[in-house]
Amino acid sequence: MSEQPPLLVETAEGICRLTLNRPEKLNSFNVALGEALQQALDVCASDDAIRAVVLTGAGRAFCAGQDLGDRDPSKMTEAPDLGSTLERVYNPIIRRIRALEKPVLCAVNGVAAGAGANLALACDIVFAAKSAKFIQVFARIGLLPDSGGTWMLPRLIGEARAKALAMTTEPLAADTAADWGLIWKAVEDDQVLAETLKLAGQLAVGPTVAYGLIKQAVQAAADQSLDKHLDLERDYQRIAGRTPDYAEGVAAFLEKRPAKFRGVR
Ligand code: LHQ
Repeated sequence: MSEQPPLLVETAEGICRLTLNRPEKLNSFNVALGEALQQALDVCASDDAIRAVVLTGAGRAFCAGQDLGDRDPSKMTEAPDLGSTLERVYNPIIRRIRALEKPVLCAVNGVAAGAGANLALACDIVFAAKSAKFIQVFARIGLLPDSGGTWMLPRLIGEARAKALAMTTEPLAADTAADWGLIWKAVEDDQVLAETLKLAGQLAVGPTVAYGLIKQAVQAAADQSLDKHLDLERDYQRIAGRTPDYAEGVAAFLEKRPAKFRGVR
C-alpha cells in the first residue's frame, strides 16, 4: 500500500487548503511534512490565483509538534542539535506564514501541542474547535517553547500568562484561548472547518493587497515606535490607494453596489 502524503494540498476558488496529514501520529512533524509545508507555502506566495490559505489537521488532532520518535536522543550517537532542526524545519515555516502577503487562516480541529500550538498562533486568523486544547508542552520534555512561542505568547496574552502556560504546560481550552485573545474564535467542533472556509471564501474575493499590507503593518507594530509606524502607514496607504481595488471599492460605495475586487497591485 502506498504511503499517504504528509500534507494534503487542495486549491479551489482562490483558497489553498493545507491539511497536515499524519493522523496516526497526531500530525506531528517529521522532515517530510516540514519540507512539504514549506514548499506549499512557497506556492501560496507565488500563485496569484491563491488569495487565502487555510491550515488544518487530519483526524482528531491539529498537530502534536515535533514527531519525538524522529528526534529521540537515545537513538543518537551524539547530543542532538535541536537548533538545527528549528533552522531547517520550523523557523522557515513560521517566517513564510508571517511574510505571506495573503490571509492565512487556521482551523484548529483538535489538540495543538508544542510547535503545533505555535504554528497555529503564527497564522493570521485562528478558529478552534471548542474541544481543542493549546498545550505549551515543551517543558515536559525539558525544552522551551519554539516556533515563535516565546515571542508570540507575551504579545498576545502578556508575560504572566505566557510564562505560566510555558512552565506549567497546562492545557488551555479553546474558549479560554479566545477569551484571552490568543485566537479569534472558538466554535462548535463540527463547524470549525466550515466556519474557517467560509471566512476564507470571503477574504479570497477581497482586496488581497490591502490584506497583505494590513498583515505587515500589524506585525511591524510590535517592533517600532508610533512615530516610525505612522510613516509606515503613510507608505502602505500610498500603495493601497494606487490599487485598482481602492478605485473599485470607492466606485462600488458611491454606486451603492457590492465591490468586485481583483486583489492585484
Ligand atoms: C506522537 C506525538 C509526537 C510522536 C502524539 N511524536 N508521536 C522542535 C525541535 C526539535 C525537536 C523537539 O521539538 C521541537 C518542537 C516541539 O514540538 S517539542 C514538543 C513535542 N511534542 C510533544 O511533546 C507532544 C507529545 N504528545 C502528547 O503530549 C500527547 O500526545 C498529546 C497531549 C498531544 C495528545 O494526547 P492524547 O490525546 O492522549 O494522545 P496520545 O498521547 O495517546 O497520542 C496518540 C498517538 O499519537 C500515540 O501513538 P500510539 O501509537 O500510542 O497510538 C502517540 O505516541 C502519538 N503521538 N504526539 N509528538
